[in-house]
Amino acid sequence: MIDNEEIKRAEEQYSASSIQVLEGLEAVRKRPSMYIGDIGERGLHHLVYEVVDNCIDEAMAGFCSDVEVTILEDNSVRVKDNGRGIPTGMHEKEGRSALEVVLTVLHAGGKFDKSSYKVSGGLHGVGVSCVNALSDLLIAEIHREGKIFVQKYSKGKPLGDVEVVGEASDTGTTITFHPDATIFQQTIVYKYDTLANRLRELAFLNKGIRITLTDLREQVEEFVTDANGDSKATGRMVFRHDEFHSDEGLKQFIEYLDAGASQLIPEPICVNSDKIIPIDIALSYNTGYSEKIYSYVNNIHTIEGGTHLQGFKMGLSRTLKNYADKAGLLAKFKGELSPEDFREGLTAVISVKVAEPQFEGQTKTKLGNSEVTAAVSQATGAAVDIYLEEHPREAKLIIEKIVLAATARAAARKAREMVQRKTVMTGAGMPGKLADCSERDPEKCELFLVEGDSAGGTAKQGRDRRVQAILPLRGKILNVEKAAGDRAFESQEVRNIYTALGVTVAQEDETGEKHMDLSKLRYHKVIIMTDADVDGSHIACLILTFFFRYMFDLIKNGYVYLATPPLYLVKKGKEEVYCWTDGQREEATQRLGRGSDKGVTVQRYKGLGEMSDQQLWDTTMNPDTRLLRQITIENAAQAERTFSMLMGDDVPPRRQFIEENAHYANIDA
Ligand code: 0RA
Repeated sequence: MIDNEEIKRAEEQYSASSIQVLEGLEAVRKRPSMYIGDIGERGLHHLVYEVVDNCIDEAMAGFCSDVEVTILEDNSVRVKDNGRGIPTGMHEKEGRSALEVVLTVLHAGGKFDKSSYKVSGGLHGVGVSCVNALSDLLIAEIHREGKIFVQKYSKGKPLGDVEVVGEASDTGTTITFHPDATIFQQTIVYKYDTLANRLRELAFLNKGIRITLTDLREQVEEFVTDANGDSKATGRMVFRHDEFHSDEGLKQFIEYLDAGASQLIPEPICVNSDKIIPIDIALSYNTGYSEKIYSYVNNIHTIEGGTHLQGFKMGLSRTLKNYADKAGLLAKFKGELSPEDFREGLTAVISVKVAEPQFEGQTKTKLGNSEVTAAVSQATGAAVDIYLEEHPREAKLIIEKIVLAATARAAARKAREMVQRKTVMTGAGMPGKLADCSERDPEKCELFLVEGDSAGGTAKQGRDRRVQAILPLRGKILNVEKAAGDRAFESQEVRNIYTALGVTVAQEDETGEKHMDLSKLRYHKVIIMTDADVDGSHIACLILTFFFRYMFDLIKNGYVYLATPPLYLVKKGKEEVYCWTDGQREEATQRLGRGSDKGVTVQRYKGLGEMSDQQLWDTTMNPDTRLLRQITIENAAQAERTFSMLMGDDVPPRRQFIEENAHYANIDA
């Protein structure tokens, strides 16, 4: 309830705002990370999402069907929609155009009346004004009331008044902005795939909207496939372009996520409710064993879950259990069902809209609103119950799978206890492949997870034995998708990892959150060291996915790192320079060659195994000179999503990925 006092206060604040406005946008420029999260690549892309979110709001209000995003040649981005157009008339309280208010007042967002139920809005929900503040040029073009209006800004300040530049027969808003390189010092280069993945996700989350992405920068040469299946260049240059559109929303999102996995039930189960809050859920079971749940609040991916996820898990387990009991499907089952058993092979997307979301957790992407739990639990329960009643055959398949999961889990637990008992009795236990360090204080100890036995050998030679331990790994075995329930952890390679670490995988508490006991963790730096090539990144991605799914707390506590081996060695006589980028390589070649590249050799490192132990130490392992990249929750989530969503390719991505993994299998076999 809003009382009169509150309205009055708000009005007073509004009229004083001509001064506050400037302060507002200057504050954004002074501390941009406070408003958009960071000023690296993430923040840069966030600018686009912030503008697009406004178009989505307009679409959700029923006034917009198309959004076109274009990356221009100078890394400007143009976002065009066919909504009503931002109003350009005088804003009475402000004494200037409404357009100017939207573009210069923090949180003005778009809608002025409080009653409008604005639930979209980016992670930081700061609005277009923030984008304006952080752009060295922003052009707003509005088609409205038969006219074309234009206004330009730089760093949040208008360069002139709103001008009428022509006549319009349509309506809509086009915002074109160029990110300010003095703010985004690291990079202003947009990544097509990053934008594509987010826009695809938005199209699934907001069914009916058509979103296009076009890249006018790099021109890619067109390839065609001939009758023999060979790819041939046509000599034609093409722009990258994608169109994202989903008529069925989350149902199709699930089909996209699970493309290639064989399904246990023919169609995803859908949950739709508007009773307490808008709830939109789709779920399906495949014949695999891993659990994939993506949750969203107001279109924001909630990496750390929260009350909506909790409600979903509760509602799902409760309903399945009740049904199984009632249908007598558990009559022969003597064991116990644990919460995870209900989610083996489950793929689900949960999307809720919350008017005043409270975000918690390290990444501020964990929903805290307690009232959401019951709402989602009830909605899920009701819809799943109806589904089970109407689909007895599918219901039976699902319950059988759950029972199988429980049985496998119990067997695995027994086997693990046996191993543990043996380990305690014999005192042995550390994996044979582990070259441990001598130090025992975990804070000082580092564990290198190294791709391949050969690189592992080099690392063992090159390391500081006192504090650095080495565990060689084979990439393929980490494919935990392939094994049932806890049996995933019975693979030798995976067991080596957690035995060396001294911990077990996370256990679920009563709210469905997973926690680990880290008190026995033997190393406070877990460093993934793979080749600096595509295969190496894939293996790093696999390991990160494993940690993300089963040892999340390691990442959350900042214990996981990536090593960064160099790409080149530039040499002339006795002078040697390691290089990590092409820029460094060129610079080093020029410097050593004193202006010419005569007598300079450039060695491209193909893998860790090509380096000597001394070189590996110098470049990648020596704490005084190496570059470690600490893995954040967002990084790991991204790796997991890359793995699961197999993003951004026209080629059937799942198959490509499987082929790549089969490739590892062949190397190792
Ligand atoms: C304020 C009021 C109205 C629409 C918008 C803003 C609006 C903002 C953006 C940002 C990007 N695209 C947008 N489209 C619309 C309502 C206008 C009316 O009542 O006619």
